[in-house]
Amino acid sequence: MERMRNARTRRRLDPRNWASWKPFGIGERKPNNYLELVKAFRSVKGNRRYAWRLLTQGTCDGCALGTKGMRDWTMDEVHLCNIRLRLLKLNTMPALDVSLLADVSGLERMRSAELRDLGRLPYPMLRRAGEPCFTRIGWDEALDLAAPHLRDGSRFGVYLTSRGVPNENYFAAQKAVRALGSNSVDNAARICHSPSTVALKQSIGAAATTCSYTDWIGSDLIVFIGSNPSNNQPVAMKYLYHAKKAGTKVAMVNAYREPGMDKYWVPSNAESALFGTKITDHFFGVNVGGDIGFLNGVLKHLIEDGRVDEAWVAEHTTGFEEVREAVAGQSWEELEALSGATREQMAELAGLLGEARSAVLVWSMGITQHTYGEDNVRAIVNLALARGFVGRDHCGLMPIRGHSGVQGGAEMGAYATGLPGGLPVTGENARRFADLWGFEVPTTPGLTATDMIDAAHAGELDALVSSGGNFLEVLPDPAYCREALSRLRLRVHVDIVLSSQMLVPAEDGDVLLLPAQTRYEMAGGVTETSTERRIIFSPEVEGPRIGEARPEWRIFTELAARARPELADRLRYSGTPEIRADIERAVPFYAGIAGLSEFGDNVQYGGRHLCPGGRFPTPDGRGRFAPVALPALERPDGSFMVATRRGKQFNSMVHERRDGFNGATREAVLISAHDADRLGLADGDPVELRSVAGERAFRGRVLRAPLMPGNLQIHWPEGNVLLDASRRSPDARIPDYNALATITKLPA
Ligand SMILES: Nc1nc2c(c(=O)[nH]1)N[C@H]1C(S)=C(S)[C@@H](COP(=O)(O)OP(=O)(O)OC[C@H]3O[C@@H](n4cnc5c(=O)[nH]c(N)nc54)[C@H](O)[C@@H]3O)O[C@H]1N2
Ligand SMILES: Nc1nc2c(c(=O)[nH]1)N[C@H]1C(S)=C(S)[C@@H](COP(=O)(O)OP(=O)(O)OC[C@H]3O[C@@H](n4cnc5c(=O)[nH]c(N)nc54)[C@H](O)[C@@H]3O)O[C@H]1N2
Ligand code: SF4
Ligand SMILES: [Mo]
Repeated sequence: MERMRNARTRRRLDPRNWASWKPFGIGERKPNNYLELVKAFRSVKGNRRYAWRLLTQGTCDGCALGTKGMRDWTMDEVHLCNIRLRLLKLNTMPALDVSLLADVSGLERMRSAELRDLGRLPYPMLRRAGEPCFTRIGWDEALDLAAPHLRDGSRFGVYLTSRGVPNENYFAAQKAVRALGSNSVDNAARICHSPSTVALKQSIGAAATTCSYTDWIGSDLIVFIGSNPSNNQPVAMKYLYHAKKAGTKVAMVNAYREPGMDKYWVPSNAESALFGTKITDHFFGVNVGGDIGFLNGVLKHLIEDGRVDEAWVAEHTTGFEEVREAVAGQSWEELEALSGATREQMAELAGLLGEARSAVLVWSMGITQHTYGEDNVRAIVNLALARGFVGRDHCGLMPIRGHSGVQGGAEMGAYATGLPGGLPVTGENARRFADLWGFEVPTTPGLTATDMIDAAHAGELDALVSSGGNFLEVLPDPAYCREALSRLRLRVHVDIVLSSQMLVPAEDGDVLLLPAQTRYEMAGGVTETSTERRIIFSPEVEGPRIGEARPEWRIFTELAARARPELADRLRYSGTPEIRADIERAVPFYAGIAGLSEFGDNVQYGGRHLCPGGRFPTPDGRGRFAPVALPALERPDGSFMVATRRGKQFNSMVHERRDGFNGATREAVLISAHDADRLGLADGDPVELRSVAGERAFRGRVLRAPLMPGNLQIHWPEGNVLLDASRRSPDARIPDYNALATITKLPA
């Protein structure tokens, strides 16, 4: 039905949605997507046939939109973007020459991109304390060296990235860590969507998107809050093209008028490639960190204008009265000061929501990465509940997940505060898994990713096992992270390539590098879970294999089996099918995963909608409103709120110096024309940003951009030097990826 409608709407040309009458948007600033494709495909050295097989037989290991080969479940068209092509190089490159690791001093001077380009890590390598080199060792020696450090559950931590990491690896790793008497296993979901997980679980009883991408197409309204799919989920722009053709209106709540969300040229669609597509119909500028002010203001209008769906609220929710009182007690002046928006703008969005019969509320990192990220999410949930936009077609609450592993990572239990299935770490839940697995499972939460770094810094941790990731580049304050890493007695980096954190010399400890296989190399195939809760099978793809690289599930279970030989038979698996069967037993809502074995196999847990018909998986079956207080407005005179943003990169892996959407180079400091004029700053002027306490500084160059006055944006990882590592949200423990800073012009 959906597909037929999509096909019908696709055929008609609709100039109302065109971005420009100039063919191909000639003269407009925008990325050249065709050149992008050529460049990305050229970067695949050798192995082009293998690259093609990865594209056609594998599930994309980029963002969490999810594919089968180059197809998906939302439209009958090719699904491919430049992010995936850029990642092909990582997946297809040959092994590095390990003699390069004989003297790390040369490598220390290299940028991360250069380190990656050296090639895939083929063998276990060891750097002993005080040595300048890594030496090749055998797997047995490597595992036996690491295992003794993992016997005391209170003295080690395990972190897994989520780029490319499949469910099977997460599940086996967390089980291994728990067998070792610890819950200190965490993954990148912590530093990405953990506030969404906390707030959604409390309010609607489920920690995932309630709807599917297909609900975008034909919805009356989609609201993007702190989210930029044009850069981060490019194929979602094709869904938006179809949505616009079906009459959907798009609203954006953002600190920056993202050019890619204003107008977008979908390269594989003739109409959009030629004339572009106007995406955003209504833009609402807010301060970085000002969303609660704005969203509460919208709710206040909905209430005052009688636009709340009172009948639905009465039948399906609790707590509305408290929320009504809370927003009644917040003055328009406070809401305006915090948000930076006017009450008329709040009324405009309230009007759109009030008139819409259906709406999807989408959010991403602009919402979660604050010390009050959980409250930001609650403010969004309140709006959806007030209008009954949950559990029916074209409606939903949608946190767009980050990389292809963020959703699965937490659901598999590779989470310090959550057991498999997202169950909180309690005595009762731990016992359930102890019975299932046949060993004691610790009953108190473990160290989160950021807490592991604190513990290492304080000398309270002996060992850290890090699968991918790069704390030096994904957490605030790299100097602090470097110190923390250097203090460990053992670091184990399980990775496919070299990264800068591996080269941090240990004060008095060993560093072990263990070569991992990519998801496409693993025998038996693997699964990932996409944003829309689809568990997708990705088969092993025939092609070259790298040296002695192993699947990560095997590395983690083998480490645990050697540290606790008496549990070995309960930890080792014969292959990924056995892990999937174990997942099915541990996580009831992953029912069906054990049967996935061929290309294209998938199961969407919960079906198209969670909370269908407004029945919530909470104890009383109702959705819960939560009053959201206004965070303190901390803006000392002359200071700016600086957010960190993504350019042409995949997380810490930077692909190009210049972002094609806005022309920003890596050192760009985005600033509003209003502030730039006021301070006499021209494009390209060198400037220094200094944290208000004065201890941290970042140097960059001015770039005028349609940003809310009083706010700045810089790229990460470069900008992480400005961030304060001690600022975290209370429950989710996500770092504050923003900073208060002053700006000064430097001599040219
Ligand atoms: N190409 C590419 N794709 C990616 C990634 C990548 O690095 N590169 N990373 C993947 C991952 S892990 C993730 S989590 C997603 C990230 O996807 P996004 O969250 O869309 O990525 P960001 O670039 O961080 O964009 C944050 C947006 O929030 C806005 N913003 C910043 N602060 C605020 C605020 O306080 N309020 C509001 N309302 N808006 C604000 C910014 O202007 C920006 O538009 O993308 C995934 N896909
Ligand atoms: N300032 C700032 N910091 C941020 C953010 C932000 O918006 N601002 N966003 C945060 C978000 S949303 C996220 S999700 C995190 C991302 O944090 P992570 O997921 O921890 O980091 P990545 O950059 O994806 O990790 C890349 C590293 O993983 C390794 N790697 C690559 N492919 C593989 C593989 O297939 N297997 C293995 N084992 N290793 C591999 C490479 O060494 C590479 O250096 O960063 C967070 N950090
Ligand atoms: S949009 Fe996301 S899932 Fe789709 S091809 Fe690009 S990176 Fe992969
Ligand atoms: Mo993320």
